[in-house]
Amino acid sequence: METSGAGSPDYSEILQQVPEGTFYRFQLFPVHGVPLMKPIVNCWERIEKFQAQSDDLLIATYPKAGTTWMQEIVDCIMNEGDVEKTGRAPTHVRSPFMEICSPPPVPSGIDLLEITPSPRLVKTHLPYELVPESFWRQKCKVIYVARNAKDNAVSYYHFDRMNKTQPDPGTWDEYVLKFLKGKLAWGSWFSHVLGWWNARDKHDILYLFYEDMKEDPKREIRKVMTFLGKDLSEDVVEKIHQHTSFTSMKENPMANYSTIPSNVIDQSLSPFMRKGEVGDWMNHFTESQNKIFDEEYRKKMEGSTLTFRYKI
Ligand code: PPS
Repeated sequence: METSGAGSPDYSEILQQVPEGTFYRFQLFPVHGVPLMKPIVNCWERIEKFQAQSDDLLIATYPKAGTTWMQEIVDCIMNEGDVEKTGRAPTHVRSPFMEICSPPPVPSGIDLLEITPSPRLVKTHLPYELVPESFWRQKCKVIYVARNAKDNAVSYYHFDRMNKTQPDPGTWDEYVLKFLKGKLAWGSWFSHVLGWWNARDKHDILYLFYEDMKEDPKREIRKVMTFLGKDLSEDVVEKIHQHTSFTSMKENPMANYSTIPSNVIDQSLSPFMRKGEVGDWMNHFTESQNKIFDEEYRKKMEGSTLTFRYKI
C-alpha cells in the first residue's frame, strides 16, 4: 500500500479509484437506537470491540461541532507548535475517525488506527453510551466539543448537501424537523450533548464549547494544554492560535479536506471550511422554524445545567 509519508495509506488515491456511486448516500439503521450509516452498522462488532490504549486521546463531538478545529489544536499542542510536523498528513490520517467504515478497499478508521503510532488522536462522533468500553477501562482522556444546536444544525445541513456518503438532507425546512427528531446520522444532538455532559465527572473528560473557542481561542487552547499536561510558552500558544484560525485552516490542504476527492465530498456545493461563525443560524431560520425549534429545545433540555450561547 502507498503511504502518505506519515506511515498511513494514501487515502485520497484509494478513494479516487473507487467506482462512482460506491459512496452514494448510505441509509441509516439503528445501533442501540442510534441511527448510523449502513457501512458503520456492518462493522459494528469490530467498533464495539475496539481496543483503546491508555495514552489514546479521544476527541468526541456531535458532527459539525468543531471536531477538525480541535483535532488541529491538539495535534499542534502534541507537536509543541511545530507546524511542519502537523503538516505531515491530512487530518483524517493524523487523527483517524474511529467508527468510519466504507466498502473495501477503503481502509476503515480502525484500520488506520491500527497503524497509527502512539499516542493516538482518535476522532469519534459516537454518543457517550456507544463509545467502546475499552476507553473507560484504559482511563483515556477525552475532549468533548459542543456547539449550539442552531449553528450545529445549519453546518450539518450544508455538510449533508456536499457529503455524498450521508443521507440526502432534503429541504432546510425538512432538515430542521429531522434534526429535532434525531433522525440524522449519529442521532439526536440533544441526547449527544446531554449524554456527554452527564458523563463528564465519571471520567477524564474536558467538555468545551465551540462558542468559547470563537470568543477567546487562546484561553481555550490553554485549557487543552493544561488538560494534556503540556506547558508551552506564550509564543507557542500564539503560533498555535494563528495556525488554527479559521482563515489558516481554510487555506491548509492538510486541514480543509481538499485531499478527499469530489466523488466523496463535493466542496463545489459547500466548502468544508464554510463560515466558521457563531450566529449564522440567523441567516437560515425563519420565524416559524425558530419558534418550533425553541419549543422543542425547552422540552428536551429541561432540568439540565447545560446551556449554550447562540451569539457572542
Ligand atoms: S466534522 O465533519 O463533523 O468533523 O466537522 P467539524 O470539524 O466538527 O465541523 C465543521 C465546522 O467547524 C468549522 N471550523 C471552524 N470554525 C472556526 N475556526 C476554525 N479553525 C474552524 N475549523 C473548522 C467549519 O467551518 C464548520 O462549520 P460551519 O459553520 O459549517 O462553517
